[in-house]
Amino acid sequence: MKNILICCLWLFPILIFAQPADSTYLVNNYDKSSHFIEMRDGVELYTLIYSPKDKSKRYPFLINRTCYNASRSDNFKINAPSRFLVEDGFILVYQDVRGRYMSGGTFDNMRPNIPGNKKKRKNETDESSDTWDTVDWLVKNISNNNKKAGIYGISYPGHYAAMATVDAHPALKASSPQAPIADFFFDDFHHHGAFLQSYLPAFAVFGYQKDSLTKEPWYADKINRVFGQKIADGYSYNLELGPLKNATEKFHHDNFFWQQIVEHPNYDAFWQKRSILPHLKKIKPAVLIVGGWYDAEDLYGPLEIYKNIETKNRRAKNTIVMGPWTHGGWARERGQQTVNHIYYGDSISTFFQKEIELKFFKHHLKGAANPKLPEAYMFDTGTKEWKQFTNWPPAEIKPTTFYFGKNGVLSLNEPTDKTAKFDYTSDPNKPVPYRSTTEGLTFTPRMFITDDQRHASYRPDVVTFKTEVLEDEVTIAGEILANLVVSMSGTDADFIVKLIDVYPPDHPNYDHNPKNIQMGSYQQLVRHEVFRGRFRDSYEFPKPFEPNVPTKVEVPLQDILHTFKKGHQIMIQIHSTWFPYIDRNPQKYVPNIFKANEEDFIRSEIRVHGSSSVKAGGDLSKRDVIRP
Ligand code: PG9
Repeated sequence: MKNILICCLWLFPILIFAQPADSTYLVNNYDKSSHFIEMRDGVELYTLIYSPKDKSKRYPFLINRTCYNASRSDNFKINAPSRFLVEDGFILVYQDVRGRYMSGGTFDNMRPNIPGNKKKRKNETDESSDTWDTVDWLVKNISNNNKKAGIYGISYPGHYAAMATVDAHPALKASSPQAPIADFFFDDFHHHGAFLQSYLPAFAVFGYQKDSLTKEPWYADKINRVFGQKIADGYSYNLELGPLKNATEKFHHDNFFWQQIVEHPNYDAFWQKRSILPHLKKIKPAVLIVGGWYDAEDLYGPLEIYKNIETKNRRAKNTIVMGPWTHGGWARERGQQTVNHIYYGDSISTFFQKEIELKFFKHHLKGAANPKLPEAYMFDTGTKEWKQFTNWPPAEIKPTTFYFGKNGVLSLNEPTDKTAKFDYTSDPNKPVPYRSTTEGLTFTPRMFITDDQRHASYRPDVVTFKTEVLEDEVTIAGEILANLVVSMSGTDADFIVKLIDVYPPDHPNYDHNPKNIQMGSYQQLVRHEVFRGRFRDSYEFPKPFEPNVPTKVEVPLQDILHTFKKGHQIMIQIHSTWFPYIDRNPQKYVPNIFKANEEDFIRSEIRVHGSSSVKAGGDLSKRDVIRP
């Protein structure tokens, strides 16, 4: 029981609690049935179906495909759609994807999509063909359906909802991929090639095949290898763990996903064929992409899936909604919307569920009035209000360029003298903490995302630039690109770039502030990114740095919509360790950091050159090149 309890508590971060419909409403209005739906290759997928009792009408399907146990959707406490959707009446479908829980077959993380029309293929399957076969069976076998289907999901289920739009069944009219994973080399486990060491405990969920049909997590004991310890200080624990090869020996020696990650440290064919982005062509269903500006797990996914559908399908019905939420936050309503203690407004999730999501599905699946959603429905995390855009990133917005001046001045004016140098000693044995406070082991790191950055500002291995106090507000809408020029005494390095909103010294505290955090002079993290320098010219073919040779490193940070208010200051921080959020770069080039030895980790004298700059806002991506 203890194991299961730990596992269930531990799984909480994955399983997004929707605003549950009233349980008596469900019992009084829905009938439940379970089915094994046969795929084209004979594998059967376990599918739970809840059909409205009122048989006087025909209903569309609303499907959720999950690797997190369809059976836990019982009574809708987990992975449920919003109560507005439940009460409006849909045939609700929950399915274990191939190889998970009660479904047959073998699990594959981010199963590669097999391009091309799948209706003719008998034994080549992927998530797209499994969804095609599922929709086809539902339409033909479940009574009272109106021959239309929609699909939604958050996180991994969001990935499956996006994959459903590829070579979609003609009855699939709408998909809402929410915090969808696009590519594990840029979402979740890695950011631009750097590994998220803070995900170490998560591997157990995805790295063991089950040997029978089950409604219980077969990997529970493996979770406890890491989580079974009472670790209050994840920083010290991970530092004492030493090189990642110790994690292999200590926790994951029998984990197939960990072994794949270790054997594929570069963006090789293993990762490339698991990205959904190249397949987002000829998309026919309407798409509603949803994400959270403070989603520490999948921010690349919603933004890149939206952008790729836009650029590959000029006439797509494709909308993006980005709100002040952490991972899956739009599925939870707590009245006051806060991230940590930063307050954004009231009932923001309810607004989304009722005015955006419900109206999207009712229009496309039930023929209800067109809600005329904007192309991009984006929440400004500075003014704390919704804004609508006709395109995203807003190409019409000229980017703001920030330059690094002497004495740490962040300037909007290009310096004539670009010979300034900003030096720091990066020591992998004394890495920059990613939290302002002590944090235990996490399933995934979350609360750092709006953390105070003063603990980093004070460190000599963090280079900090700050504008004068703003006399007018500055709104940044769109992408951010740090064009760094760096040199180092070592032969490899990571670069963490942070954009920070510095509050005035007399800023009042927020009302909903149980930890009584003082907001005067608070340095709130707005956006961050890490780039493993070896991948500066190619994600597939990394290369070392020449010691002490000035070298360009471009660090793309994910999009923002944030107004820096009058009286605030804009800050940029640059450093080379961020632990244990990110694994430590030895700073001496080794072919595979997952196999590095203790003696490979060296201090490095790193220099950021004054010719560096940061562009922020607008559309900065090189759309014409194949995205990573
Ligand atoms: N994208 C989330 C995740 C995947 C893998 C490991 C940890 C988190 C999620 O599906 O919840």
